[in-house]
Amino acid sequence: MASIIEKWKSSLGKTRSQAFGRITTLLGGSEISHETWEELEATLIQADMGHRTANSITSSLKRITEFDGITTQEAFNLALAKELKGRLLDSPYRLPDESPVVILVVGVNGSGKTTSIAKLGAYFQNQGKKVMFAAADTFRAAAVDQLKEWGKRLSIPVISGQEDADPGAVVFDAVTAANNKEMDVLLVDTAGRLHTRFNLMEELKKIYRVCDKAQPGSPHSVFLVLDATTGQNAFQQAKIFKEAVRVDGIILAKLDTSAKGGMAFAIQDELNLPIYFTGLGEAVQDFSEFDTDKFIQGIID
Ligand SMILES: Nc1nc2c(ncn2[C@@H]2O[C@H](COP(=O)(O)OP(=O)(O)OP(=O)(O)O)[C@@H](O)[C@H]2O)c(=O)[nH]1
Ligand SMILES: [Mg+2]
Repeated sequence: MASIIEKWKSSLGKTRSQAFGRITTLLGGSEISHETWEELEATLIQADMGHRTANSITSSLKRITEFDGITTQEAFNLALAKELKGRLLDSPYRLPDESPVVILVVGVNGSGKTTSIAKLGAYFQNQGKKVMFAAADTFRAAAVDQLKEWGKRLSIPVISGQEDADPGAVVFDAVTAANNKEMDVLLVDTAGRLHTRFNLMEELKKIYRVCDKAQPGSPHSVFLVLDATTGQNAFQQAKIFKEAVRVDGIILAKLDTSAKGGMAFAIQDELNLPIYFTGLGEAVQDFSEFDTDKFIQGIID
């Protein structure tokens, strides 16, 4: 099995080669000029960093380069790595002291919710926790089957309802079952919903309220899954999910298929949300706590 550092590196290969890698050869022996900064900013924007963040990083690097008298690419790369690292916060997820901890997982269609739930299930199991899944995506029979399949593979019990059942009712049953069975963690899978669909967002609010009714104070955590290949589009989604329900942190899925890893900076800068976990592939083990050092190493080598 590839080491986790190699996994991060290979997962960030696209972001590195199509975006940040170019910055590390930006000077190419020539002197730093006005064009250097324009090119740097353009490259950062292309990496889906967002205009504001890209502009701020460029200005800051310009200042540092001038102040320190940096002329070589090597020194420039070090300054770049330091600047980028300073823009990311290490904010690991800590399970709250509740039992069970109810975690609601939300996001738009196909962002990677169900897969991330399977990965989280294995992650918490590895910490010796008793995990249960709730299949509150009742729109599609296939969605329930998908979660049940993961449950079977990981030996994690799954609470589900009939197709078209009220997702609130499924969540109520699941929270009750998790309490009765003395589970440590209940992971609630929800249906993918476009943030622009009013009714579906109302339904999500209801699921949230039902959790609190079944176990006051829950859900204890709400994770929003963002697909790293969607880049800047993810921000509008995130803003609307944040308005509908409380969002505590992000799971950045599909970093391995994305060249837009720069969005990690904008998530923290513009959304002010921690990135707790990241998806580095389709398999259960292709998952990691978001590690800023490995991330920076992966994008600029
Ligand atoms: N390469 C890669 N693929 C992923 C990752 N996470 C999820 N996927 C794939 O993305 C597709 C959609 O994942 P799901 O977990 O079903 O997404 P979802 O958000 O539950 O989808 P809906 O329930 O339809 O809204 C599947 O083919 C997954 O295998 C990841 O980190 N990397
Ligand atoms: Mg799903």
